[in-house]
Amino acid sequence: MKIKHIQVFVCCPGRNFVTVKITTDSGVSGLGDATLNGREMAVVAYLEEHVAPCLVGRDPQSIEDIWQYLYKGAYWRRGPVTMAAIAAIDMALWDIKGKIAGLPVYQLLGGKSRKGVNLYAHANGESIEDTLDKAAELKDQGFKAIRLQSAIPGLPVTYGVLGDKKDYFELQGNRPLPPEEVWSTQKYFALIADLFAQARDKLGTDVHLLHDVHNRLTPIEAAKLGKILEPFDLLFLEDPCMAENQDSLSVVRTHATTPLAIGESYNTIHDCREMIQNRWIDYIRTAATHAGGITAMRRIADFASLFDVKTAPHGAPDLSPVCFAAHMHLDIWAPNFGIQEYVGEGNAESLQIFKHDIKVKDGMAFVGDAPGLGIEFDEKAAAKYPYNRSYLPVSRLEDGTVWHW
Ligand code: EZ4
Ligand code: CO
Repeated sequence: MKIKHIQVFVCCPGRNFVTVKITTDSGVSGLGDATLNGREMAVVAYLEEHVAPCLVGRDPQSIEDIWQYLYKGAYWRRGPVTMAAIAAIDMALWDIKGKIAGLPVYQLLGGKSRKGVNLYAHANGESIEDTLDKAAELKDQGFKAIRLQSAIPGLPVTYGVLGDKKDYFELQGNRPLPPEEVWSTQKYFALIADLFAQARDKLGTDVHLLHDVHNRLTPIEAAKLGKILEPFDLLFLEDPCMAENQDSLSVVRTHATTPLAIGESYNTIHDCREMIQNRWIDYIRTAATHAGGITAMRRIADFASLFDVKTAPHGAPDLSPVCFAAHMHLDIWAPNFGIQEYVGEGNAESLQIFKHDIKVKDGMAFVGDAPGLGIEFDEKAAAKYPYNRSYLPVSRLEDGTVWHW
């Protein structure tokens, strides 16, 4: 069997998604997600110009060899563009292998370790009250873990809160230049303990609570936050500080027992190796699309398991349903799986393009038994929603200094 051709599709059903389709000479095809939010076309060029020509004619069943060929063979290793391209090829090859074997990908990984995949949902509100009303609704729907984000009084827009009141999936549909947001650590600290104190009063103790700081704090501020939130027993605190220096997390660790989660923007196992082996984190949040595909995620999960670190893959709306499908197979298999981020099944346009057999009930996802990844891509439907240049926001402090978004 040989790889016959590789196609790259970009569509925008609210969010831009880059989808790779590998077709073999036997007619079997596979899908991969190569979406890098705000830098989509760089990955498209990398795939079309530099990757696809090298793979045509190769055996699609040699997943490991192709991964190593693209990673070691390029000389230029790592980085988000390279790793998103490798990831998409890798996912598509796992999809093909499953279809050839007549088995879902989780069976190829070693089979199910659990009945279903625990999810955490998002409650984002314009005030503490609004956030907690939304959280109560999610709890009623059966979610057992909920991320709380609330608008910060005195700031025009807050991370995670939909200031323009649009549907989450359409939030970045049309941002031809990066929007700018204002951040104040002081105003954030004036709100955050109240959010979680009131959450425990209203929601009780039989629900897991989570929170995403989105890299806004310095290590010692993050340590202070971890300590303040200890009484409210979070499942985890996500991205408490930007950890380009991995030992930033050791500062947080020294002062707080609030569990820590990080990794959604990491590209390789090397980006998180020190924080895992030093037990500075509790959950590793790498995504199949951004960390090199299923092959790389399996390696990270196994490495993390040696140090009691669980997996909690990123599940933002800018990862395509193809990535979500890949995560389902990894989550149901990984012996050290923790929890999966979940923002809903997508808008109507996206559901026209991506068809899958994942079912969500009572805060848990159930992966189907279709061979491969169990996801289909409708090229005609995708063509109705062409690429739309769009960016993630940029953050500034109140004095105008560029800050971490
Ligand atoms: O940073 O969607 O957990 N989710 C998040 C999101 C992501 C953006 C970019 O992928 O933190 O806001
Ligand atoms: Co996050």
